[in-house]
Amino acid sequence: ERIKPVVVANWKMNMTLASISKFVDDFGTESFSAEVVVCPPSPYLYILDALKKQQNRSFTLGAQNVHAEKSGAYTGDVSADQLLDVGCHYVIIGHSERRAIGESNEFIHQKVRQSLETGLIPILCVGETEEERKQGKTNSVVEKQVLTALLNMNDISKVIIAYEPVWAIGTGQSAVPEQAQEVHQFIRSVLIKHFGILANQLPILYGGSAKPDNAKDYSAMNDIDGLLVGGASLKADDFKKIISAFC
Ligand code: G2H
Repeated sequence: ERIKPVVVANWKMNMTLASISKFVDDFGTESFSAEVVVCPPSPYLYILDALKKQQNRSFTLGAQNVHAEKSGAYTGDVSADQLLDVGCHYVIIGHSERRAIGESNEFIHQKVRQSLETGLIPILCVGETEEERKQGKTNSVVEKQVLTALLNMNDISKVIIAYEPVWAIGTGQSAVPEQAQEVHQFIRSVLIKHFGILANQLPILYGGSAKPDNAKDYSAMNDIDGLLVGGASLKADDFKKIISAFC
């Protein structure tokens, strides 16, 4: 049975009230056979949820980050409970842009745990740097990222993995679909080995310069169950073309 595809917009630190309202207008009322998730910067979560409900849009809300603790003295951070409170169902965790500013595999593990306990679906990002790929370490790096993040979890049925090779992010230099498929298949085998056959049902998304032009080629790959889209998700028309490639 084919996994329901998931296509995620990661707006990163882009967009304004005006451009978000235009995005929602342009997105239209179409519904899709894929699960569509939009992750705005946190100040816009609440308004995006209101707009999408008011205008009956078929996407679901996600956040770009979450704190590992339940609540407390963490200036500048946002908790899983708060994200849930403003309408989020998903949260991106361990994006390489956050790993690059100091998030460890262990911290990411705590965030995944907190999210699952709260009822948010974590979109766990993993991926090797160019250097690591050149040294032939792609599989070992990705395996460690996946297994540390999911350490001692007995139910991973609500987890989504996103494979984002760091060298392909925002560079225009996307991984060729066969290259991504190879890593996706490896991730799938690691998950099956450690968590059992249910891992066959876990969506594994590709991310890194995905765009309307190349979306179809990714969707043709056996173990690519969707995309995490940065730059090409800022315009509703482009983003919808990418979604359509998986529908
Ligand atoms: C990878 C991706 C979305 P972009 O970071 O997470 O961004 O599509 O701009 O490479």
